Amino acid sequence: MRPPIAERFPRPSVMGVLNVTPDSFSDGGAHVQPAAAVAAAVRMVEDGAAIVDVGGESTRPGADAVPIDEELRRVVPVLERLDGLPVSIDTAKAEVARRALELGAELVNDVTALRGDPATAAVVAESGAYLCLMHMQGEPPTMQQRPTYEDVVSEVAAFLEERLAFAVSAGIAEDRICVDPGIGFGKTPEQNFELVRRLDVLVALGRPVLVGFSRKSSLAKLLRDPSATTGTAAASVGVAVAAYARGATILRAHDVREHVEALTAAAAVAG
Ligand code: HH2
Repeated sequence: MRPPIAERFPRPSVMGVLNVTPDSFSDGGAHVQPAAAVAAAVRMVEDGAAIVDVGGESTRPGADAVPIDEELRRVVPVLERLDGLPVSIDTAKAEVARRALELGAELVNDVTALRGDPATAAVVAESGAYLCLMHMQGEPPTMQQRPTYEDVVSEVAAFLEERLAFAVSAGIAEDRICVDPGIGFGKTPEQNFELVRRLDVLVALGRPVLVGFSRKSSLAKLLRDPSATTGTAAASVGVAVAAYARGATILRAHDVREHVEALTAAAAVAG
């Protein structure tokens, strides 16, 4: 029996990003060979990642959906070789989640918050795995075209509260679940920064909050090139520390060592 997610991931914990895809927005193509993926995962854990998030489908704006066979073909050889390392699976497909859990994954990171595949909730419930429920407005192919909210923070909070109730009603213990505002998933840069500024509203849901701002284009737009799609490591670390100071528990990041060092220092200040 696993401990509650809040014990497994003390504040702050870093989730390393390992995209086994040809087209992810910042590390696409870097880890398509299993050996390269394994080496990257080992390095992330050595650098202090609490868990490595393996994904076989890009969810960047405009990304095309990946068929299930292709997603399995990408992630299974990597998961088989990561035996013993702490791993989560970034998928919206029940069958991919089920295979990953069989191969030792301990957390299902579902960017659709159990809306993408009706079978995922049962897979998570039966396995006792941890679960991340993330907010997204729209779908990746079109979600950045016209994000609209009256109040982005209260709407994201209401969505996460509803998905949390759904997950619990499907038999997933509440103490296994964390929630995520879904930075960049149907949101403008201003809305992304506001979600971090007012993170206390999401923290008040009573579940650990995961924030994934790493390298996202809002950071690039803020700093330099409005057409750039990838933010810098330094800007990512800055937002992660700000999110941690506002109550975030898990920070999802590509540049693990930089995040671990900065968050360790921020935690020392927090006491
Ligand atoms: N962001 C991405 C993918 N999965 N999962 C959670 N819980 N939160 C996030 O913010 C999040 C996520 C997008 O980033 P990345 O994995 O680097 O890119 P891509 O989707 O292009 O593979």
